[in-house]
This record gives sequence, structure tokens and C-alpha cells, in this order.
Amino acid sequence: MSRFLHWLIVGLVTMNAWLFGIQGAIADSLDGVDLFSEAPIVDVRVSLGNRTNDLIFEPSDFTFVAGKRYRLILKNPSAVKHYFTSKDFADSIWTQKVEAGKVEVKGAIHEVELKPQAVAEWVFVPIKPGSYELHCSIPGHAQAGMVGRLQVVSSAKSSSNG
Ligand SMILES: [Cu+2]
Repeated sequence: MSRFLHWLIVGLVTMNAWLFGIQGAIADSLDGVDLFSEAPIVDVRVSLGNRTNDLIFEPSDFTFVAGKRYRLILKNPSAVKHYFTSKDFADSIWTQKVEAGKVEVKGAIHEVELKPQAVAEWVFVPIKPGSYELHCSIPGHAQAGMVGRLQVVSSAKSSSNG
């Protein structure tokens, strides 16, 4: 092996070790997030459209408690595709994963598209209390009524709404 190649490999190995060191440090600082991902989970279901192809979310109003972990089960029983879009809501939550079929997507998600008959699960923990608008971003759908509201309340105010 040439001397250059040798040092190149040593360099790459060192760089990898350094990068993994950084990852480890980030993982350590996310211990709070590990607590989230172990928390009991609350299932919430939402239908995007329905069998008669009405342009609605069913239900259309949701209340989440900050700090609780939710599994939002999205289903599209209609014949057309729909979106579950709420950018401000997505920015105010910590997404653990979105799961569809045999695929899990981790990290921040801003909207989910569901083709006809599709099902997806969005696992997240709401962080920031607020009221966020929800809509389907297919042209014309929101105007026809495919809108909703996602509310995040702080845990202190939610004792009656478990
Ligand atoms: Cu739609």
C-alpha cells in the first residue's frame, strides 16, 4: 500500500471517529427526547375525505396536550388523494416518525399526502401550545371545506380533558 493511501485511510478513519463522537454528543443531549419516545401513546384517528368523496376531514377539530405522545392514524377512504397540511402545527411538535406500509420516516415532517385507500401513522409529541389551521393542499379542496383546526393545550390546563 502506498504511503499516501495509508494516510488517506488513517485520515478517513479519524474523521469518522470524530463525526461519530459528535453524533454521540447530540444523542446525549437528546435524552429528553428519549423520554418522549418511551411515553405511553394516545391513538387519534382522522379520515381524509370519505367514501362518498366529500371534501372534509373527519373529525376536523383536534385537541392535543403538550408533552403527551400521540399516534395520529390518517386514513383516506375516498377515491382521490388528499393532503394533511399544517405547517405551523408541524413546526410546533416533535415528530418521532411517520409510518406507512413497511416504511418509517424519521425527523421533521410538514405534510403528509395520502393516495386513495392509503393509511399512515404519524407519531409525535406536541410541544408548543397554540391553535393551528389544518387544510388539504390539493387545489380547491380547502375552499370546498377541507379544513380543520389542531389545538395544542398546555398540560396544566388539560386536567379535565385527559
Ligand atoms: Cu383533499
